[in-house]
Amino acid sequence: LSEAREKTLSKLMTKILRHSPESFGIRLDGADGSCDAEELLQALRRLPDWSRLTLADIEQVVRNSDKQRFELAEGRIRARYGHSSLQPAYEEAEPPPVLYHGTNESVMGSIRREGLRPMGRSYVHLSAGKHFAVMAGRRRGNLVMLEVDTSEARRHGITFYYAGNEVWLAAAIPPVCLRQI
Ligand code: HQG
Repeated sequence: LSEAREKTLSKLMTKILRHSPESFGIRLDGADGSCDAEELLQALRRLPDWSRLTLADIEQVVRNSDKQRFELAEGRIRARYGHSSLQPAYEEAEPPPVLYHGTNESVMGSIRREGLRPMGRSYVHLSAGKHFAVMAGRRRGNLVMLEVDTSEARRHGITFYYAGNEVWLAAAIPPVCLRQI
């Protein structure tokens, strides 16, 4: 796969595995959000342009994903995070004292009032390191970096889930747990 094809395939895979599996004839496992890699392959091969796709191509995308967007194990594949249409059951875990969220200036008024909300996704996305948060925040304008006090959040009844590769998820983060850095 060329770099360009790899990128297009990665976008298709996130679309299917995070957002609209049913429109591609796929049903994801209700517990972990996975499907058979073979089933994903067949669904992709039904699309114009992708009829000659192989499992090795999918494996290439999984391996090269800069943010490690996918998990492929024992023939099952899933999106690690980012879902909108499904809430895979992540394991509850104890987060580090501080997590980061990168966002942009234009929504800070709303975030100060309401805290972090999942918006179009199933969870709020946070990260253990700043690098991932910078990548997320930069996508939509002037980066603002927020620090989340996870002990304070837990006192407010917030549960944290670990999605792997430094990504943490929560249903919401109240404003008092946030600090702009
Ligand atoms: C903001 C990408 C107004 C929030 C990224 C964000 C990440 C609020 C936007 C992953 C708000 C939602 C997730 C509130 C939060 N009022 N705006 N109360 N609370 N927001 O894309 O975290 O390349 O759904 O700050 O890199 O940006 O797709 O979430 O700006 O890892 O793999 O609402 O997706 O990775 O945007 O990004 P998103 P996100 P991929």
